[in-house]
Amino acid sequence: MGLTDIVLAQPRGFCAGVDRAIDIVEQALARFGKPIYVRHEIVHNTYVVNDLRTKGAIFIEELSEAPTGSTVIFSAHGVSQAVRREADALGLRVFDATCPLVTKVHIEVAKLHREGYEFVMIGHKGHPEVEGTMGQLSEGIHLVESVEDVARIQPKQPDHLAVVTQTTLSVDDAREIMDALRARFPDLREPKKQDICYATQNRQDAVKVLSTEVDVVVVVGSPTSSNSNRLRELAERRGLPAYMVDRAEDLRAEWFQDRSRVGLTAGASAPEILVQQVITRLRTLGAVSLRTLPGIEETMQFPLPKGLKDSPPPPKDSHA
Ligand code: 0CM
Ligand code: SF4
Repeated sequence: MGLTDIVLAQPRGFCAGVDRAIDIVEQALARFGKPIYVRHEIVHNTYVVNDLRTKGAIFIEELSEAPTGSTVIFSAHGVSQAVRREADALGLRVFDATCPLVTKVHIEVAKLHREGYEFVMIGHKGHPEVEGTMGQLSEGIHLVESVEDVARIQPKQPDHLAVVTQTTLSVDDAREIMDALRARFPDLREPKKQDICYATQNRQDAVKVLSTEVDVVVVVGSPTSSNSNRLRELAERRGLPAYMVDRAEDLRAEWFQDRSRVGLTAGASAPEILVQQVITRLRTLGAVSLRTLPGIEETMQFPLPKGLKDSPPPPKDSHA
């Protein structure tokens, strides 16, 4: 028995925050010309980053790598207050591609800090979004990555504690950690609506449905992408072999040897062109039918920042 069916998850791929972040780099290039400096990968995807690089973006990790007066874009994952101050001090022109749903968390941290709260953040250590959100304050945010961590933290004000999370967590893991936090800190202040974003929630829900229909799962996404990793992990936890690929060439024939139905999805930072290339390759491995599961239709859109919104359209030959 070999591969016959491809089943596509819906929704999958780009979210509104990723669309906007890429648009900001493209609009900045069209308006100010190259180079445009981008602090950190604009989104965690190799194809997207390489494509923007060929169009004139220069990706940096440290702002000091950008010459004074140059234009710098902050990535979708957000930055700390220290990074904002550094950009000011270096005289850089900044456009902020932080996803508005990450900014919402930053604003919540600032507001509750003024009300005297201490914080717990649920997230993955070292991830740029976690560094950005924790860096909204100089101190007073305790990171928890697991249920075990909940017992380890020692807040100074256990009865005046608020929780925020990374936007791209596993919904199921976050729920368990949240339950442990509630049990230890009964007065815990929680966000009105969870910080995990709509795109993360929808893509994970779609993989749960997908997992009941297939016998192997492929996720298109780059290794650095938290939300893409969570999709692969989810399918695996549902008992399926699950693989993440950065590009079609990463697919291996042996993954499908005794499998007839492959489920395919893509992280929020993975472009549809890669999904289509994966489909083409799966066809060469034997797949003959393709269908898309019903799922939520996403309509979320975020406006561009001031100063790019009214950008003139790029000249006709700029995308040649
Ligand atoms: O946060 P994550 O690693 O999933 O980022 P990404 O660039 O893969 O996806 C979009 C976002 C954000 C914030
Ligand atoms: Fe924004 Fe969610 Fe997309 Fe991240 S995954 S850019 S938080 S919409």
